[in-house]
Amino acid sequence: MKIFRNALYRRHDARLEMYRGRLVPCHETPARLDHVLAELARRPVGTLLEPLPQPDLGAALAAIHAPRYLDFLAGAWDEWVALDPANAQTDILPAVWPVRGFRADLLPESFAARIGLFSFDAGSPIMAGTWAAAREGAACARSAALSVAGGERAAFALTRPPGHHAGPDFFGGYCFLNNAALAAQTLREQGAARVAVLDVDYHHGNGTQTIFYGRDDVLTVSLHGDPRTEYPFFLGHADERGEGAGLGANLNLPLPRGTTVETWFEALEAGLAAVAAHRAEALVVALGVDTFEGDPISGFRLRADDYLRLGERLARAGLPVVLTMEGGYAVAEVGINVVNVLEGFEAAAG
Ligand code: OKP
Ligand code: ZN
Repeated sequence: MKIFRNALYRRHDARLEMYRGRLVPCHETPARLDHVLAELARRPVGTLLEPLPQPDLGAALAAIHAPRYLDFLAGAWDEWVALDPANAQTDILPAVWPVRGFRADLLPESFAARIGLFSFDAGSPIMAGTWAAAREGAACARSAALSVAGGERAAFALTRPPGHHAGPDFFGGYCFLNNAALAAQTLREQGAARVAVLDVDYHHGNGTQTIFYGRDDVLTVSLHGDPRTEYPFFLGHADERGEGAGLGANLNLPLPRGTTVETWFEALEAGLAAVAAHRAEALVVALGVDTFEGDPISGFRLRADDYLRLGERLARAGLPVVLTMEGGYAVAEVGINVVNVLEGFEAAAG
């Protein structure tokens, strides 16, 4: 398969995230992708490619993200450093948010207020290279979708930071631009009448759900740790089915922390049944491997071999597939687990 890799992934390398009242080293590090690339060098299950040149990337992003959000993200670092040159030594984190009853319609003048308006957690620092890395990742996701629309069976966007928590006008959960949503939107624009996004990351894909919540042309399905106890907490419950025209086009399959592999694969079957019922013509898989038993921030129990099986099962769904790289924080095993998915897919796709 074609693997569009983000050559700028090291440019996003933030220092500290807020976690349980302390600033701790970021979980989402460049080393994660180092390990995927090293494993791909050992097991070349695909062809590594640069993203296609995309003069229209900005317009493509504006189909899923609000222009004022994109403008803010693109300029945030320069604005931060302009406030005080000493800020260059510190990553940007929000500390105030417009919760229920506050005005979210006004664009505040204050930088501190705007970063809160456009975010939902204090765990997703922005630093000098964040925009460049995220934008290049979006170019990879769009390239993968364009190549699948052009007849490839499957393509993988190998990138970080991840994307599935990023919504129309907010970042969070280490995500800034929603790569899976961009891939789905691109597949639609390229002619697929109906598309499905299947999110197998441990965490609910709240950004992707929100982007497509009112639409019936893109089905969103997510298997994840139950938000009653797991991040992102405030979305991802089973009763969220979509709204308006999109009613019935969102499926959440929350599973308790500690769920067995057998139960997880049963939920995967339910998710794939929904994809088939939607008559999707193409599938986007938001591929997080933080379902791994050794993941430090998650609670499922998949083992390395289970990722081969996941890849095989995705291939047997029979659809053209774009995969986007999402979470996975057992850094040393991320490469093996991701490449297992790709290898399983290739073996079953024939
Ligand atoms: C991003 B993705 C540790 C801190 C949790 C947010 C987790 C974001 C996960 N409990 N911070 O879905 O893998
Ligand atoms: Zn995750």
